[in-house]
Amino acid sequence: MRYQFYFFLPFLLFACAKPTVPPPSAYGPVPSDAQLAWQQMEFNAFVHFNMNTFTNIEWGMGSEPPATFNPMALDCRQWARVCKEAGMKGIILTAKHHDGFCLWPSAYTEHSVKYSPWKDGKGDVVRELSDACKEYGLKFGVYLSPWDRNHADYGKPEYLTYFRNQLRELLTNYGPIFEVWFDGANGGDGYYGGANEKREVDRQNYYDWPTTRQIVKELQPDAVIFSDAGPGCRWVGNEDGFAGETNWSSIRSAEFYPGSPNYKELTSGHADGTDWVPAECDVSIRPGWYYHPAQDTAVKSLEKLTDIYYNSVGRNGLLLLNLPVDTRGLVHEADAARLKELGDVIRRDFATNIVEVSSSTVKKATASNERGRGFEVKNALDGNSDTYWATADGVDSASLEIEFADKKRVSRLMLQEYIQLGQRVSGFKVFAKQNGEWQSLAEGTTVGYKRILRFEPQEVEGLKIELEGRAALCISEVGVY
Ligand code: FUL
Ligand code: CA
Repeated sequence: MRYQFYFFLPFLLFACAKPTVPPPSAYGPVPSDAQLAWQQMEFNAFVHFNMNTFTNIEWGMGSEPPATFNPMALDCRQWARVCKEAGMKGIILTAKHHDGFCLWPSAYTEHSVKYSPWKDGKGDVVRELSDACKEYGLKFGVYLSPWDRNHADYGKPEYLTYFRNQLRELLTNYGPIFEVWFDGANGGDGYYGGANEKREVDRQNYYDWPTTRQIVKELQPDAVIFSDAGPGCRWVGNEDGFAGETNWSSIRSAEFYPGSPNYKELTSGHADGTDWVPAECDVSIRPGWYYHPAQDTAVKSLEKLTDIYYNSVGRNGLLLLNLPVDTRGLVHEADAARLKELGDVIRRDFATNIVEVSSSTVKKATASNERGRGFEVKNALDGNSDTYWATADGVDSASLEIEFADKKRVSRLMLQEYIQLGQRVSGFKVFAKQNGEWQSLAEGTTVGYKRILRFEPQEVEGLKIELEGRAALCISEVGVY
């Protein structure tokens, strides 16, 4: 009898349960798995270090002798450690900048570490950093400048073969690459193998980008390609580390190419974008991208960097913070110390999410609409970005109300959409319940992968969020800190 009961139990439960409803269908462009994994990294490091570090300039001409490159205490493990401690998830290295000097012993040029005194020409910075990243559990990416002021063939079709051969070396010999960075600065004065002239290129057509993208796809299918036009992720249109207050993760990508003049539109993206190309906010911790001793006292303040974090990660962007590694080959003490402080602030600001359903601070959480079983409002409060609260088809605006068990002091609100089904929210308003009355607290436009709002700390009895979307809402997480 007992055994029979247990045998039938699952069938009994199944018969009594509310039927599951299908999820909403996708709205507009959606991220690939690689783009989603990339977005979830949130905070990465950029490292500008090579010939310019030793000549103390930002853009070398390409005529610098390889003998100039000679770090005395290069330690990529120190870079990785500093980044890891700050909570970063990956590092992108300038393997070749506009001056053409290669940090790896490329088989296709004599303008590389192989011809420098560093480690008697047997060193390979790309190898050392990719190994260090592996050791510290960080992902590794490469910057390969399309513009090359050293190469004699720059501007001719032959250069493209050289450029692609180098790309193949980087994508074949150093393990998994999570991002490939193609800069938009292109053409102009240069050494060009001794020609010392100005060479302009047709930025839109010279590089034949589709062919180059195909190489990345073939050799590193999970790598995200950065450029003004994507296709993996896009430049945010400024070097201040700020995404637009409105930030769509899609753009009409056919309207852009690396170095295109309409780049200001990239700050906010396009609501009617044809492709999913999320924003990456690149900014340096110092005024320059490269190390200059005179800037040792100009490392950005903690307050400034915190603002950058909230205006990039907090505005649906990924933060790519640059560290200008110094002439020793180390992240300078001043930068390392500041980065540690920033990591501590981020950890502290998001230490306790008081609305996670497991916490006893929430008395009640209700939504004005719920799609049905599997999409209840509790899914937005469970600390798991794979589950979400969704509204019924046709219900494009809704509100969510959280009532606390007792008064809570709060100063941050985080919203996340389930972007696997597209970006939907176009406007939101936040209200705080104080002495039984709803007071307006904040408002905004897009949410996307993540939107964080900061406000003056206040005592609240509850919070209400009104959301307006372009289709049924899919909210994966709401966090209150
Ligand atoms: C720019 C470059 O010209 C700078 O030197 C730097 O590499 C920055 C990240 O991108 O376009
Ligand atoms: Ca969730």
